[in-house]
Amino acid sequence: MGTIAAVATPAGTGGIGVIRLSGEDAIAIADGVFCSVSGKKLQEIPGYTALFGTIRDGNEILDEAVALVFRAPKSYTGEDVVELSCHGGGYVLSQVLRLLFQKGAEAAGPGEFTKRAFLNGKMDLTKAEAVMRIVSARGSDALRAAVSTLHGALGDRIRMIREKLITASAGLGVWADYPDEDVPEVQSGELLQTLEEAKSALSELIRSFDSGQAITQGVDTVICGKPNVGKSALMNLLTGKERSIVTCVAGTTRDVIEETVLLGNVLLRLSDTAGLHETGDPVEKIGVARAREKLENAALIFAVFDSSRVPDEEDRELIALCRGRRCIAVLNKSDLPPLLTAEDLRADFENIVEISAKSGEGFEKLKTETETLLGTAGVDTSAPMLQNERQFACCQKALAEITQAAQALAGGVTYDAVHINIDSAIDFLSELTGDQVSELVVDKIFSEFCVGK
Ligand SMILES: Nc1nc2c(ncn2[C@@H]2O[C@H](COP(=O)(O)OP(=O)(O)OP(=O)(O)O)[C@@H](O)[C@H]2O)c(=O)[nH]1
Ligand SMILES: [Mg+2]
Repeated sequence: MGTIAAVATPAGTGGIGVIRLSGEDAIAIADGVFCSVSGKKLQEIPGYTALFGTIRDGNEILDEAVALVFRAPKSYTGEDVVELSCHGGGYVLSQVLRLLFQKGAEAAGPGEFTKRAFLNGKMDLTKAEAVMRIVSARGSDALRAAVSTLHGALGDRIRMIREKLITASAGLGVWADYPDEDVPEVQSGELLQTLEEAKSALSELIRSFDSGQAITQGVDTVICGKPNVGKSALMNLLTGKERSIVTCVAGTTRDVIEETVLLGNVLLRLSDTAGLHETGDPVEKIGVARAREKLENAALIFAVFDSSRVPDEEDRELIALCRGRRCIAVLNKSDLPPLLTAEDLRADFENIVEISAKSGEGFEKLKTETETLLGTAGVDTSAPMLQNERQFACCQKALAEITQAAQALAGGVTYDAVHINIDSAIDFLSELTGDQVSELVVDKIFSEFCVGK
């Protein structure tokens, strides 16, 4: 593997911009552009130490910088690493990077630093994927969950389950290889218990996946209802700013307005939509069609009603559209005398919140109701948590194999069949942690990272 370089800090101007180099020649290449004030070379200093100096292209000084040296294997990637802390301007960083490329560094691909850390055994896949989650975390629970995964909560749990399965598989292997020898009889009761334990541990992870995703990845949430009920006012209450236009004119919102907000510990990817109704206006018509599409695809619906008005056909239509969906009925305008109450909606909605988008009354209730509905209330962020669809799929496949093995065992099927199922489950768990994973999968995972990470 060659030596790679990339800007590790985000684009834009800032006090400091860091360029990271990793690979066999990282220190030599950095020495080719960096002149320390003390006259020392980076080659001469031990790991975890830094030198101050200038970055030079021949005689021309490009910038002043601090060069920090990490020596293999004690670095993020497990290779020699140099971090050049330059001044944080896009142009100066691009010039320094270009110089490093001239001296032999290659441009790092997306996530290539973390990929090397994984390939060099510095972290398993669950930890590498946690790095991405830390970078993208939008709330404290999301961050805590990601940090806990980075510290190994998920990887350790998976390995614990796998170890027990490996022990069981080894027992079956001995039995299969030496059926005539004097090996201890396979204890099917014990084996069944191991399988049941693995089943419940995996089921627990699978069960908590959705709530974990609601915290870390967010939930597509649509705000919908007939015109003028206060959808945009609710949008603005949730975002804490005048994101949508609010007027007393029915049909104010025509396009989909999107914003991501944290409500309690749930990340909501909100869409405020045009009021659902029949209209001859061609522009509004398109808006209503978009609203319906959002409604169809949303994972959570805030169905807004105007409690100060007698419900009509359009409200009933919304009720029908929400049937069987994950939904909270939002009874808005609670500051006005009520003509539509929670009682009236009880038959159609399990979750009803009375609110005044105008005064903010009921906001707390909407927050707790949302957390409860999504199962995130009081979530333990230090518990092992599946982070993405890949991990979820591995877990599900492993569970299916173990379930099949347990059934076969209980049904008196030969141990051979049970053995095959257990080994497949082990493979899926190894894929989850990355102990046994194809290059293709690894490339795909890291391609979703940003450059410099
Ligand atoms: N009294 C009272 N008025 C409200 C409340 N929420 C919204 N309104 C008013 O209701 C009217 C409509 O509000 P919007 O938020 O624009 O309603 P909308 O559902 O987005 O309407 P469209 O975009 O036209 O579909 C405005 O005059 C708001 O000021 C509330 O909680 N109490
Ligand atoms: Mg609106």
